[in-house]
Amino acid sequence: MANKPRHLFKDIYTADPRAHVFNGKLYIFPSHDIESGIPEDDTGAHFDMRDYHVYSMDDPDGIAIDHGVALDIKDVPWAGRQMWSNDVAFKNGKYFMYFPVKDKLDIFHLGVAISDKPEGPYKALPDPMKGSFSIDPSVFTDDDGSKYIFWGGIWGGQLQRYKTGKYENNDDLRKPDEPALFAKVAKLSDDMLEFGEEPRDVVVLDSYGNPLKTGDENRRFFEAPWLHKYKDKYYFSYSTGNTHLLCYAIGDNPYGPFIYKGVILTPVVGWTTHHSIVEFKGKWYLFHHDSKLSGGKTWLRSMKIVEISYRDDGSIETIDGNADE
Ligand code: FUB
Repeated sequence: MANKPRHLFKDIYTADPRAHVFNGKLYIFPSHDIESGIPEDDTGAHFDMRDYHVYSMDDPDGIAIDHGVALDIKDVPWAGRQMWSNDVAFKNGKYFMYFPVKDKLDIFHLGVAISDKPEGPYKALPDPMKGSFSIDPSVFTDDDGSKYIFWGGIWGGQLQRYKTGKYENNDDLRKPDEPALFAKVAKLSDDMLEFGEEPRDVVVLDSYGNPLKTGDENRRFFEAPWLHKYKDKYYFSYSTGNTHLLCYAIGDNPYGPFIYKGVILTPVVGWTTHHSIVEFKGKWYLFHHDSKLSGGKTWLRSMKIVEISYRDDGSIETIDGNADE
């Protein structure tokens, strides 16, 4: 496969793909974009998604199979609106889906839903995860089996409402010269249903060892956190949101700190950029999305796949977000 992204589907809008290998296959857990008719704004109200489909692929060069609806908002008792980016982890014979949705007071929390199969259907727990907030959960499993959940997103993702450590209905960010708001990480509890410890900041440092600042909009965290491990190093990747880049930073353990290294994907057609990185049969793939197939409608996105390459020093070659296979 050449290093040019390829759309996976032309007949359904899907975004925010989180990919994992389960039972020797690639499984993809995206958002399911719909035409909601809600006007576009900075809180992302136009992303009014209502269910999740799950996809699988035997071969990254082949087709993706749509397994249909895995979880519907009507089956989540506490949900109000907006099912955004989800992820799935496996433990002890069960698959655990972590998903953000706004509650009936319009505040994002993370929910958990459980299934016997990666493709679902998933059954949601009656309440959100205790103490959970914001959006874009993803789960990393380390070589010793420990599971870490990463999450967070500013602006519409509401992370800024927790900048003092407790909820405040205030969407101001920190000042431009103050440290940026960082994604969050916590080990999951043994039963996979709760945070197993107090959440920590995923600190990203510049090459001088200083935390990235709020005003550093080309490098600071915005949303879509993801962790993968390559040759004993931990790669934390994320979207810079309003500057539309997918970036990465490297650390020595899942908590970081991580040192900023560069851009994985240049801006795509559309506003959001989001992703996951996964190894399958010895090659590494970036799953992401763009809005090309909807003619640039930011809320109607389509999943893509592209192989990524590492240089000898462990850096990742930047992919052109506009190139297509
Ligand atoms: O899909 C809704 C939101 O858009 C996601 O949660 C963000 O990461 C962005 O892709």
